Amino acid sequence: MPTIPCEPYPLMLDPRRAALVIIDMQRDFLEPGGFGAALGNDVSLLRRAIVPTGRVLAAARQAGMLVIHTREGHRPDLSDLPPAKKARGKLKTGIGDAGPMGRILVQGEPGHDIIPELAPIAGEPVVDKPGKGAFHATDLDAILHNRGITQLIVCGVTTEVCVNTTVREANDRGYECLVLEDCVGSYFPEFHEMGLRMIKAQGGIFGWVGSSKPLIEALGGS
Ligand code: TIU
Repeated sequence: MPTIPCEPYPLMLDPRRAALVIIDMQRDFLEPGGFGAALGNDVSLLRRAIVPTGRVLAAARQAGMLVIHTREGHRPDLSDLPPAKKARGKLKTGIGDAGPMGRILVQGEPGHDIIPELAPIAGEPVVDKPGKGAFHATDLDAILHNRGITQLIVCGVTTEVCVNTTVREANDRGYECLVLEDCVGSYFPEFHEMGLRMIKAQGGIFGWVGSSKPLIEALGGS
């Protein structure tokens, strides 16, 4: 079993029991005119994660590892959208409203799609999630359990929101999480840094933080 150098200490990775989970790399968060921009953010800040995540994705596929993609969004009738989430931010154009990439954060709309650079391929489960955490109101735990997965390699956006929420949910369910610092991104550099520090502090209270290169090498990629 490869040992991955990371913090707070090296992680013994079992690729047969590990899954790559790519959180919400959707046009709505990474491209202008989507939900991220509607919240007032500079969406270009998230793009740093695309190339390294693509390399990890290629290595995971090559190694035969389970790859799971998640997407934050809601049913077209918005029946799974909590009124409190809809109201949050008092946005002029918010969830469910029309934007340049279709209705914001609504399933089936162009903005809800995963960016083309990281598009899922056949056999890779795509988990649609109405909340920030990927376990809340989804079948992610069942998918992982049924495949015997105990370790998660986590990439995606944003570091302190959906990545952190998902890692906390996973940790409480007994999964070991390794977050790759160059494969996650935030609209706020200081939240990115603190989001990662919160995970690995106190002996790895929520999990491990590493980078893509040693993981790719351990998987036999380049
Ligand atoms: N996927 C995710 O992180 N959803 C968010 O709403 N993130 C923000 O940082 N707003």
